[in-house]
Amino acid sequence: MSTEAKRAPVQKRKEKPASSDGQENVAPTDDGNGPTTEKDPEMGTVIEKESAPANIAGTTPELRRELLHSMLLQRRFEERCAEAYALGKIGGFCHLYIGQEAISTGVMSMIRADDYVITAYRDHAQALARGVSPRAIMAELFGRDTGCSGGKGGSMHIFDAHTNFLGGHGIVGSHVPIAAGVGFAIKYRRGNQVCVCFFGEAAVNIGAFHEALNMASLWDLPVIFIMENNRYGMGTAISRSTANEDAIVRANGYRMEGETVDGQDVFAVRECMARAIERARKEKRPTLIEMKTYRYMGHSMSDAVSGTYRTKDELEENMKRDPILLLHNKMFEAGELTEGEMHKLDDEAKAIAQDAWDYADSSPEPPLEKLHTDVYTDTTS
Ligand SMILES: Cc1ncc(C[n+]2csc(CCOP(=O)(O)OP(=O)(O)O)c2C)c(N)n1
Ligand SMILES: [Mg+2]
Repeated sequence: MSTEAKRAPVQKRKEKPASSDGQENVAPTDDGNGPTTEKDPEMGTVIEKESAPANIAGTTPELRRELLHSMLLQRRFEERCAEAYALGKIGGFCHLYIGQEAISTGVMSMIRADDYVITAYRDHAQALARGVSPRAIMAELFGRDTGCSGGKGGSMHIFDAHTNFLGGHGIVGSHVPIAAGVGFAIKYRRGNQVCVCFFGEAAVNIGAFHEALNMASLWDLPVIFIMENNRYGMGTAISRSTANEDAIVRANGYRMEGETVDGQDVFAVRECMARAIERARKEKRPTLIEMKTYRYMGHSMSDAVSGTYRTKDELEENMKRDPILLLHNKMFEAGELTEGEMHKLDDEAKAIAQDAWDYADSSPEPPLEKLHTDVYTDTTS
């Protein structure tokens, strides 16, 4: 399904090539059907059409099992979040990531421990995939003192310095310039880390997004901008909010490499990340990636599952491409996973989620004297 036909013509300007040697950093897929690219020699910008389906080659059975476990954990953990919310144990906003797990898992499995991650409010599963403690995340959701943000951030503000997980931000697009700032800090310190920045497709219409991409490209910052296109911003379909639905063309506006991938396929996500990471670490160039996905739950817990803005049929159709199911099927076909083993992995994930719940539920609330700590202004003196 190519979106090429809808692309606006690219305006040509004389610019230096994005890649120093002018070569494309596009790893071929194992079936020889590498992603097709179009390259404007004057702009040096590559906009890739959707990649051919990725396959499992290049990963070991052990790694594939880890990827499956990571996705299962996120799914089971968030199902418990929905339950806890319904019971009133989680207050405030709560946005679930269910359906999008191949993105978090694929991305986090490719980056290093010293890299940085920053995201929007749909952040629990991404934090889990990054390796933040399930107990600390659940305790944060329950508003407990043992939560990773001291129980004072809640669902939209999962932070963890140990894993360089920089949140958890509620204002759409607000963290995208922070990612550019992190990229600048990496460059200033002459590091070779990357900063991965997740946001939804609705954020590409926010001014801050454009400012950040402009600076990241102008200053050659090692930032990987990941647009998770789940087709809706709250109850508004992208076709109703975005003049050019083919949002990846925005990369061209900033002389940045851009790529669209199937966000339901963890291997496609990993392959695409490999190219972006190489570009960021070696060439110090940013990338904009559009990962096509679908959210199974409502926008937040206050939104009905299928809502009034999409049909049940559409939802069910998209659930046929469940990222966990796709990986399960590939492993099953490869003869490396039995149904019994799948159940065992699933039970393990459920047990971790239960342990996190028990821990959170038995943790104390933040004491009153912490009310004024961890705020920018010291109001106590
Ligand atoms: C600047 C700003 N405007 C409006 C909102 C209200 N709002 C919260 S989430 C959201 C939709 C964002 O959708 P998208 O970026 O696609 O992310 P998704 O929820 O699909 O993950 C909106 C409009 C907000 N938080 N910030
Ligand atoms: Mg969206």
